[in-house]
Amino acid sequence: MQTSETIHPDKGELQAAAKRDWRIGAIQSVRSEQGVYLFRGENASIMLQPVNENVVRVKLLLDHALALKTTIAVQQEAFAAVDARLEETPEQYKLVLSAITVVVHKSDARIDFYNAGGELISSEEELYRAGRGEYGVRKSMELHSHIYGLGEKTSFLDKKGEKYDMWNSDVFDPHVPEIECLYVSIPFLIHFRYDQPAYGIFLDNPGRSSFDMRSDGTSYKIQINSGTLDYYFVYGPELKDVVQRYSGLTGRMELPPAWAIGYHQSRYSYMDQEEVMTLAGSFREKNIPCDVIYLDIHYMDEYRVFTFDPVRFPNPKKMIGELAEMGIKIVPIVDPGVKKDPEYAPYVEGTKNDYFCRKLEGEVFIGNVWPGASAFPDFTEEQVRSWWGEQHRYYTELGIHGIWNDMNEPAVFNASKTMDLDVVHGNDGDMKTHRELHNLYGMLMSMATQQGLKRQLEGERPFVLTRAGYAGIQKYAATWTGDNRSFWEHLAMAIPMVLNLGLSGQPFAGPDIGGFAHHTTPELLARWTQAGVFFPYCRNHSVLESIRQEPWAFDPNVEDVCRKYIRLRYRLLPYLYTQFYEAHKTGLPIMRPLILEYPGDRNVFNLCDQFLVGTSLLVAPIVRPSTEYRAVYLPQGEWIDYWTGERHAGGRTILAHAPIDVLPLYVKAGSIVPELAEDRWKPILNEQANVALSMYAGAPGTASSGRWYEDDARTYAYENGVYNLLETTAAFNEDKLSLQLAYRSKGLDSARKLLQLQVKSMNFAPRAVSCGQTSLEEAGGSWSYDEQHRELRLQVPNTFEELELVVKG
Ligand code: MIG
Repeated sequence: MQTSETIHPDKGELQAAAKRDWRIGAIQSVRSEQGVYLFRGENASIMLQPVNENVVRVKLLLDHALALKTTIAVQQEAFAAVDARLEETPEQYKLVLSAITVVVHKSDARIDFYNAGGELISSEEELYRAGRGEYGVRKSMELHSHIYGLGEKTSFLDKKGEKYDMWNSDVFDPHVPEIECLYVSIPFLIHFRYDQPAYGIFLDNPGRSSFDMRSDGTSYKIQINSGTLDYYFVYGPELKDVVQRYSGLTGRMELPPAWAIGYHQSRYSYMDQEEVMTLAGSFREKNIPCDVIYLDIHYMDEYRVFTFDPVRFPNPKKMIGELAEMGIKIVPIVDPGVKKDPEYAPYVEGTKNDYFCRKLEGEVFIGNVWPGASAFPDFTEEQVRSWWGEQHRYYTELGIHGIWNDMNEPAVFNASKTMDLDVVHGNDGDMKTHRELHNLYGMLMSMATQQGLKRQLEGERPFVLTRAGYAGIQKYAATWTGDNRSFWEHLAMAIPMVLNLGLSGQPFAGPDIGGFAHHTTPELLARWTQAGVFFPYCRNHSVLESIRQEPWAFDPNVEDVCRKYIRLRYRLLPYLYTQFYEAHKTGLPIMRPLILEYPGDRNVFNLCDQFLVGTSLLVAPIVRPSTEYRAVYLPQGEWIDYWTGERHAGGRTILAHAPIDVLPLYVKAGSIVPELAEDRWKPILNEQANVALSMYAGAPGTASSGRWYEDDARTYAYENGVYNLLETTAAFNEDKLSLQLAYRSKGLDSARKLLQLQVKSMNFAPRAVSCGQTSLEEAGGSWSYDEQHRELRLQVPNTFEELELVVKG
């Protein structure tokens, strides 16, 4: 489905001719300056810029002039000094880096990439012109190619055979497989073959672009419709390397505050103060954890951002204070449209200071959104971003720490559904039309919001949720997948959608649990909540006038299921938080497709009705109604049923029995899963919390390792080393278990005197536990064995940096 403008507005004879006729032409000369290489062709130049040994930027220069500027998506720190050597043969130029070689064909400027082993990784078929301002590249794709990434898209995990456009769009229509654009555009494609090194292509163009993996079985096509063809080749060889390097290029997320990864409750809208307080009370009464309640557009005074409706919310400060005492945060919605109202300060100020988007001729763009006629801040300007950020003092002074950005594609109630394309953005002195920068708008709004909140919260971490985004959005905000529906199909589709967002650099994402539009059913809510608590972002949200879908909206059985799983999320928060830390450090996703961990397994290249959280948990939700059984594919290794302790050999499919209160959940044998020892509703992840390390014994002869990260979970002290990172390795034998515990960092003052460890599913009955040279008892610890559950419980004095425990049978 297309919005107003498509890649081929009118595909006439003229364009076809232009396409045939235009070529870069033969390379006539090469020069190198400022660390880049310029290959001058007859009609255009190609610029190669090594970013590091594994990443090379390729840019088409139509006027031959060197242009190094990137969009804000790209981290300038990513550019390193690279050892590169230019070689020449009669037919080719070769730019040789330590990990890859870029070959430029002299006759037609085509570009191929090889790895250091001389293996051809990617070959280009053509670089072409499709019409005015429309350029594209076609690169080869084979029978065994699989395509991942591409941000927030419908359909399955593998994008081969699909075609998508990148154009941030508000899509209330049902999200079906043929939808080409949604709210977030991440023009990043990963090419994967099980028998060849993986690579990625990141197209840094925030205008409309298209990715066509359908039209031709032996190639894919990436095409732009404005701006410049400017892309990055990102080498693997592993899929993980591609994702990590891509996130190095576009940035990684900060650690969110703990409350942002709890359970969140939303509705369009909780209408007044009383309703919000009652809702909060219900969560506590019913013993269902909840950290955040959202305020949708009705909290505002006639939809004016930075206001509260004085009748519905007579005393927001008092309400927010009372909620804070209950451990609940308020996150209000903030849209970009500023009501055109000469008696409303943000509009007056924005107008006086020329902060709103205008046409070249000077007229301010006014679009209809919730508040009626509205102006839109020009977030491409640093000044405007800082002004917008400052407006949020209104919220932070009320005790608010998180903001929800909606409608920031931007969505406008007009025929084109967005801002006029001939609006001209200031872009800090480098003026560009909205057509050229459209996909950046929402991300810049979230950036402004995050930076404003950070200035105001004095060291506390803020939380920003956004609907729209572009490559690099992870640096500023979490994303939810917009207006899904209460369809079983949308529960199923949320999995590949969020998996591909994760492979596209955005680890912190999730769908509206229960479904936004349409009416959820008791069974759907139960199943969606079960699955939803394992998504990085976990919020239940529903549309105006739909059936209520709070966890207790239906019968007590459904409420019990929701409670059980929301509490399970909280129990596993130390594990989940450790995965957030990994994502923050490496850019690898929290929620992972199996292909990421088992790239050699031909069964998993498009497997997306089950997923991993980190590497230890495998979640296989029920995504169909009236279904109690499902096939679960367990990859290589041994997997333990979280509920029954039953062990399953991997590399095969099993049939899981899952009545309504059971989510098929498996733990990889040998894993360490840090979990809260008590069932609490509050995500206390600091040293006060009672955390136990649960280890699931591996089979004799196997070894494993794991990590546990903790910090204060609310400030930036972790940036200065105030955190603990415990690394564990274990070796399992017939009658012996050796365990190494090593703090890689112990910067967080810990009140924890004893470390609790439980080894589940033991294969022998322990007789003695030694700790270094002495027995565990002599070292001040203790242990016990629960014969019936085959569970060994260890208490280890937490005074060590490194420690070896040996359990003997
Ligand atoms: O035009 O603020 O996706 O989550 O509840 C609809 C009202 C505007 C769309 C968001 C949805 C939100 C709704 N918004």
